[in-house]
Amino acid sequence: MNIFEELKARGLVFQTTDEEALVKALTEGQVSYYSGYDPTADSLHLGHLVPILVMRHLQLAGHKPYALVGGATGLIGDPSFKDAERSLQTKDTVDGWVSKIQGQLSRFLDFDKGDNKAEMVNNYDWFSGISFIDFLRDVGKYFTVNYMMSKESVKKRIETGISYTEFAYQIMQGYDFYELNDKHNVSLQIGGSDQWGNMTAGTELLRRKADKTGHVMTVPLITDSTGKKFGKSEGNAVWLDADKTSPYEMYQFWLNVMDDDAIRFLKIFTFLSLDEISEIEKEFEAARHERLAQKILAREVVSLVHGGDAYRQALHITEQLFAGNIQNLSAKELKQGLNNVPNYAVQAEDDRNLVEILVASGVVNSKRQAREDIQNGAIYINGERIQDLEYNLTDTDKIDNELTVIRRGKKKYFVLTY
Ligand code: 383
Repeated sequence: MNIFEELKARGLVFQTTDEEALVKALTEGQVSYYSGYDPTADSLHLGHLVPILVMRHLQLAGHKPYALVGGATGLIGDPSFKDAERSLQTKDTVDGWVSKIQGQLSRFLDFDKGDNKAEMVNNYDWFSGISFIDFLRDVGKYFTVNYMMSKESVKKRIETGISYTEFAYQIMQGYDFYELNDKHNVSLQIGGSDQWGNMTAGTELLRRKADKTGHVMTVPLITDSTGKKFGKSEGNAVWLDADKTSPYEMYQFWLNVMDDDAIRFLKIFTFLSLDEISEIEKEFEAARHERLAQKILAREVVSLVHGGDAYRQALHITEQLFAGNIQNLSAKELKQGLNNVPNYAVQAEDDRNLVEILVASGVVNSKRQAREDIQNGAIYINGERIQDLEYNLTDTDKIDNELTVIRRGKKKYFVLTY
């Protein structure tokens, strides 16, 4: 299988400008390619992962990647399929986000070795030196307003309103492709299907200004088997920054993927070979309830994004929490694992009697309920059942001097902090 067939078989190809010519280029020699990421936040999220992984696949196949972070385009705002105008960020803010995103991208590609080592580029480096007059004369002239308005990605906004600033965005991205082709012989741009309009503005400019052919390849927008857009956990983005979404949380996200999606996601999100995946599929189909596919998916993606140590810690937290072995976890691990459970900050004046604390922290609604639960053996402190109504919390109940974990019944967790 050549690399294009491989990407296709994995479900990573949505659309290309000219498949035959692209396959020819990819099989005949080394292709330099790029994909762009705008600094619109301080971190990338799972929605960015698919094109990043395609970049990695292509590099592993010997092609040369250019990872572009849009220090200039991030100052403008991509209107593609966006309902409303973006608010402008300050240059300082955008600069900070550029470095963070560069740091994240650098984990997925090899910037060190070989004749196809990855390059990091920032379009601010060329846009900051182009004058408005030159840009309008040397670039703007190649685009008709009709052509620009006909793009699916801006159609809706043409009706509801779009600033000249955002309208110009597609020409900027188009110029990036031209610039990278001119300076580095980049002939392929990769992006999500939402980027088709911006990317073909680039091939258009290449053709008209340089009489050259560029290729565009889009990756599909990933949905789950119910048709829902993928990548959110309880409505929130799953970030690649461990401080915004902990490795444990990301691990849980993959572990909870629906059975019908698990094998398809292994092909899309991991670097396991298709043969390995079909072996996994056989085992998985024989006993879906064991969630083998999800466990491998979670292992592979968390290891790829956060490294092996973070994966092993996430697994450890999962296993110990499942078994109720709170004592085996550090405060740091518990903070990851119990990030979403109710938290109560114990006040200096709070009575430390267990009945009182259960009420004050909202574990139960009344002292009567608290006594009943304690006597019934439904209350656990740091994993240990407490049935003593006179129990007082002391420093020995603080894990790493930071927190106490209360469990009510089988699964309801609460965290006390001090
Ligand atoms: C800027 C300058 C270029 C080429 C690309 C860009 C960024 C592009 C964009 N992309 C999205 C982003 O930055 O806005 N105009 O958040 C997302 N991408 C990738 C992929 C995706 C797209 O970074 O579909 C999801 O991740 O293309 O929405 O010269």
